[in-house]
Amino acid sequence: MKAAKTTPPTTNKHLIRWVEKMAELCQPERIHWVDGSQQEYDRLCEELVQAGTFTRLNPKLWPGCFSARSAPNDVARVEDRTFICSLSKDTAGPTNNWEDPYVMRRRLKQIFRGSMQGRTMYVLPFSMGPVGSPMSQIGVQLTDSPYVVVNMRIMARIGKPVFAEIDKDIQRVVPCMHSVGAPLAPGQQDVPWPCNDTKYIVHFPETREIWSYGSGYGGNALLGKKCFALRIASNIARDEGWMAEHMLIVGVESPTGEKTYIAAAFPSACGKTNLSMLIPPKGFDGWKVWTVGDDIAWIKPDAEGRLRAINPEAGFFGVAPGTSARTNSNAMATLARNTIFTNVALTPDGGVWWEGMTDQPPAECLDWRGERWTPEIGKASGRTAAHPNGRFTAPASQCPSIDPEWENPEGVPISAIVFGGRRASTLPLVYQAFNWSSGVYIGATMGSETTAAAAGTVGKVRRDPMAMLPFCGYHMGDYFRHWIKMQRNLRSTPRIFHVNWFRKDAEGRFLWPGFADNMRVLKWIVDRVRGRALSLESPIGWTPRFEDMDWTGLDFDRASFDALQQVDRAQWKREVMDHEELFLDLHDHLPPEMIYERELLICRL
Ligand code: TSX
Ligand code: MN
Repeated sequence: MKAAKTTPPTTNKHLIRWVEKMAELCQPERIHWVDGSQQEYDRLCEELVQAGTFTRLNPKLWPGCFSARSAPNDVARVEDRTFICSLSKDTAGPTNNWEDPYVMRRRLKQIFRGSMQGRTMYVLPFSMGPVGSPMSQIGVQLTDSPYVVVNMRIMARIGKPVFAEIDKDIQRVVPCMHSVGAPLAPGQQDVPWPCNDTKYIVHFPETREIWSYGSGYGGNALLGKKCFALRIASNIARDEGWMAEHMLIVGVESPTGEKTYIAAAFPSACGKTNLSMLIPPKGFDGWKVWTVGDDIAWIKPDAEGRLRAINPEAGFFGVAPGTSARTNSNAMATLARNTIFTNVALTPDGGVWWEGMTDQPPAECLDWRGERWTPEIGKASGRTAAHPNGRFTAPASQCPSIDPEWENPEGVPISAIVFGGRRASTLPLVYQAFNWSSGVYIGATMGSETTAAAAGTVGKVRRDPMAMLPFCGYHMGDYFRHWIKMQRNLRSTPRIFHVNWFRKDAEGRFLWPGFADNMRVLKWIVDRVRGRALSLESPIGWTPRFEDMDWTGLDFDRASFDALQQVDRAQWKREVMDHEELFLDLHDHLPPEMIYERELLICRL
């Protein structure tokens, strides 16, 4: 069946021809050119309610909010189904799945053939970064999922203004194909969450294309985020001399109004979103942390040779479980309205709940699968009410701590880069790299201990260089080289730090209170950047002394701090052995700086 035609709101011939070609392949029943308006959003949400995908939450409690339940086999990113299809396998490197682009293209053509039958194909133009910013990039996602369209409206700038940008014909557009892979036969009843057991998340870095099949969830389906803003953008950035990083961005303001921007990379389960919305503890009067972004940073040298960063996203796609007024009250305020929840629990009063949201669970609710759940049932079955990867999709503009500069088209100046991980031992609370290349080494060797049993052994260190292991769209060794080379384009490099909120004592208790008290660490970082704080030279880098930290309002003694900051040579010798293992995999692309930095570290130990 030929798709019902509507007039395209663009004059771009390439775009129109591509849409026609893809419609011919996927055979949707209708084509809808997304304008991005509120009316369109409201209508799509209403259709999703009618289809059973969405439940409208009680507008008195959760105005403008919806809850969705995914299929139980479509709850997270699928790394083993994620491919980088460069011409040469060597370009993708050993940490990515690779397939020959010609082979993959043939396979994709097959599975996309007729994949949208009975559905609407949405033509969704989006800008990663403020529309018109010299640092922004444009994509067009063709999708048969209205759930994706409404989530993308929160996560990116979409619709009419983006078509206008495309029509200027000055910027390359990244084509993004997406189908949930569930065509409908005539008269066939749809399901609330269509998807397919067969999944493909495919990137063509050379032609800058994304093809995603079989999933409607998060990073698999909202193609502007991980697929574009990280995997494809890391390729563009390498070619053009900038950086696409898995980093939050915050502005730390002092009582005198001085503002220092910090970008920070953490692997999952380290509380990145919490740090990006931190509220300083009692006693830090006049200090404020402003949020620019919680997940991705595009960082580019400016004319003065300084690094400037934008958050390419417009919303937060955050993990709900663990988010509460205590751990992140700014996030709770952000998601209080106009938010889409996915795979959380529904309460009888038309609200949502997840583990960690309140101390007391609701007496009864529907769990993320839609089944009756009570604390007793949960205890007996071991089932949680919300899925551990349950999410909120919320507009960044609603965040009380959103930085006034967050949409500055020129970005914000970055003075410090922070790497972090979840480490029970060895890694101190905070230390500063000696210089750029030792900082790159710290980022390249960072890691985190696994928390979820599903990820294998709990407590084993997983190396996750710059938190980019699943997101770098090319060879990790070349990526380190690109980091090293960035220094040449800069008059001054940001200072590089490493933090670890998760060090434990011999009894397994956390040594650091974390959360708001992390402000003390941010303040030391700001003071170091500004040349105000002293520190000690340790074998691994500069470490604060007890008296270099601001302890206002916290009863924390010198002995505890020494335990937290201790650099144990025996533990570190084991640590550098582990670094070697990571480097072996990457050896033929590893920049020499990584080898030299490791040797120097060994010598100092
Ligand atoms: O997000 C976290 N941060 C960063 C906050 C800005 N979490 C949660 C991690 C899971 C996503 C943390 N958990 C942090 C932290 O700094 N620290 C810890 C560990 C910890 C947990 C509980 C306590 C202390 C430390 N104490 C009490 O619960 C009383
Ligand atoms: Mn992330």
